[in-house]
This record gives sequence, structure tokens and C-alpha cells, in this order.
Amino acid sequence: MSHQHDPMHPVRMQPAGFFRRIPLLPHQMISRLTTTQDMIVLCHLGIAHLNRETWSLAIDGLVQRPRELRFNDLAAYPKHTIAAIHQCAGSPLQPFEPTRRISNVRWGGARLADVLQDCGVLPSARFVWSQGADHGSFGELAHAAYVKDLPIERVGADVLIGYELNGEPLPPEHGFPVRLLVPGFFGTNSVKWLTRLTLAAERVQSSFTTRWYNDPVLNSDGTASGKTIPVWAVAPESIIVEPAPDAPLRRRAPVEIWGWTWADDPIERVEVSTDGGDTWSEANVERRAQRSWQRFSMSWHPVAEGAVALGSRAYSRGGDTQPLSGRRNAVHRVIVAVT
Ligand SMILES: Nc1nc2c(c(=O)[nH]1)N[C@H]1C(S)=C(S)[C@@H](COP(=O)(O)O)O[C@H]1N2
Ligand SMILES: [Mo]
Repeated sequence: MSHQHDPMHPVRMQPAGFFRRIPLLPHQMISRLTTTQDMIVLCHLGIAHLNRETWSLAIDGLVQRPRELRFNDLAAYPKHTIAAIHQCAGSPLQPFEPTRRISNVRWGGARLADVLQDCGVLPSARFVWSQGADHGSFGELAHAAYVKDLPIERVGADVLIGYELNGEPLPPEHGFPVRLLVPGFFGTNSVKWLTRLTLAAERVQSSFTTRWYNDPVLNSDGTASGKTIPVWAVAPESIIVEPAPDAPLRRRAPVEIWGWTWADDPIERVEVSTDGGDTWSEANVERRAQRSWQRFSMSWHPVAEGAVALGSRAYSRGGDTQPLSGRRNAVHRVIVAVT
């Protein structure tokens, strides 16, 4: 066990307690790549301060060869970089609230698959549990650590043990020195200040996997089914960047309606409405590069005067789409004024 798990030397939390940085609003998300300074920050228990020289990552559970990696061991693996959307699912206490807390950034690190290969994962392993060094209180409960899990099938994709963000070492609030990075999954799964990975046959029992970030599944009539679904893969979503809310537009002057769209799966189609959702027309959507968000655009000649509600709706390769309301990925609407 590394000394960072030693209860006699708990990791310093500064500030302690819930900490977040409010992201850009959709109409401010002009850049394809979000600067580190403009990114979302979400820390349930505060910001943990770790030292790269004393940091280590324990890998244990259903493996032939448990390991304890130091930073140099990790840096010796081939470095992979990936541009990916990074989306906060929003408050786990309000799982159906749309938040649009999204960034698109470039991460660098070692592939989890490469590191696990050297540990000899046993066939009975079905989940990877990941633990952060942060500790403290959230939701009126005390937590010894932040703990998540992911299905083992995901490891072969593009999961990173990340140590770079936008070409620089991770800042403390983004998980210095090392975090897990699960592209295509909601941000909550990308555990910061990563210190332990455990291979297991079942899901982990943690407040952050069972009590929160485990959405109630609703019946078609909207009542609770009693089942839950983990907040893992990002659902199809799109935001309109321009025109901005309340933008003054002129009748008959052409405007480009454009925005970003993303999901765990690539987005294949985006529809835009310029009449409050009565009719929808197909926009142009670029192909996905790595796991970045995709730009969509449509030209529009406003004809009627007055307030107009614009909306966009994305469809992923799997056929999933955005509901009009009542979900975190509900259709984004922008009201503009045509004169
Ligand atoms: N250890 C740890 N990892 C964590 C969290 C946390 O509180 N502790 N918050 C999660 C949530 S909910 C999100 S949205 C992302 C945010 O990552 P960022 O702050 O680097 O943008 O980190 C995730 N990883
Ligand atoms: Mo989040």
C-alpha cells in the first residue's frame, strides 16, 4: 500500500469541500478546443494536493501480478493523446436537469489497456474500480475516497491513465499528477488524483456509483420503474453556439445557425428547428475526429418578425436522440429577436 493511503498522512485538501468552476455558456463555446482556464472543474470533496515524486498507483484485485507504479513507470509507456469531449453530468441530486457543462480538450497519458496487460487480468474480472486520493464530505456524508467503476469491455477502447491536459501537466484541480480518463463517458467516471485500480467481478459499492450517478429508470408513463442505470456513456446532445440568445437579427438577412454535437457514439444527423419545434430541417454535420465534438451548421433566412425559438436535435449512430424536455440531454433552445 502506498503511503498516500496511510490514514496517518491523509492527502491535503485545499480548499476542502465541494468546489466547482462554472463553465462557459453555450454561446461562449466558440473555440473547437477549450482552453484549460475555460474548462469545467468539479470536485465533490475539494482539491487534493499530491506530489508527483511520492505518488503511486496500486493495481490489485483479479490480476496475476499486482503492481505499484511510480510516475516514471507510467511515463515509460507509449504516450497517447486524444481530443475528447469532457462533460459533467450535472448535480447527482438532480439527474434530469440539463446543464450543458461541456468542454472539448486534449488529454495525454498511457493507455489503461497497456498498463493492465502487464498485470495479467484474470478472466473473472468484469469491472475496473478506480479510486482517487481525495477525501471529505459531500451530500452530508463523509467519504474516505472518491470511488467509481467501469465495465472491463471499455478498457480496450481509448481509456487513458492521463497525466497531460492540453499539452501541460494536469493542474491540481484537474487531478495532478494522474487521473483516469474515460473518453465518451460522463466526466464523473474520470477519477482525478488516481491512486488505486482494482479489478473485480462485480460493481463497486460506493456512494458515487450506487447512491449518486445511478439514474432512476422511468417507465414510459414517467413513473419510477425501481431500476437504475449507471451514468456511464454520454447521451446524444447538441448546443447552438450562434446566434446567441437575444441576438438582434434582421428579416431576410441570412444567418448561419451553428453549434456543437456529441455523444459516446458519433453523431450522424442533426436537425434544427426555427419555429419552436414544429418543424425540423437537416443541418450539415462534420465527421467526428477522435472523440471531439462535431460542428453542425445550417443557413437560415428569417422571414417572420418577433421572438423566434431555435432548437437543435442530434441523432447518434446507434439511433438515440434527444428528448424535448425532462432529461439532462434535452433539446437546447435559443430565443432570438427578429426585426
Ligand atoms: N477524485 C475525483 N475525481 C473526480 C471528481 C471528484 O470529485 N473526485 N469529480 C468528477 C466529476 S463529477 C467530473 S464532471 C469530473 C470533472 O473533471 P474536471 O474538474 O477535471 O473538469 O471529474 C470527475 N472526477
Ligand atoms: Mo460531474
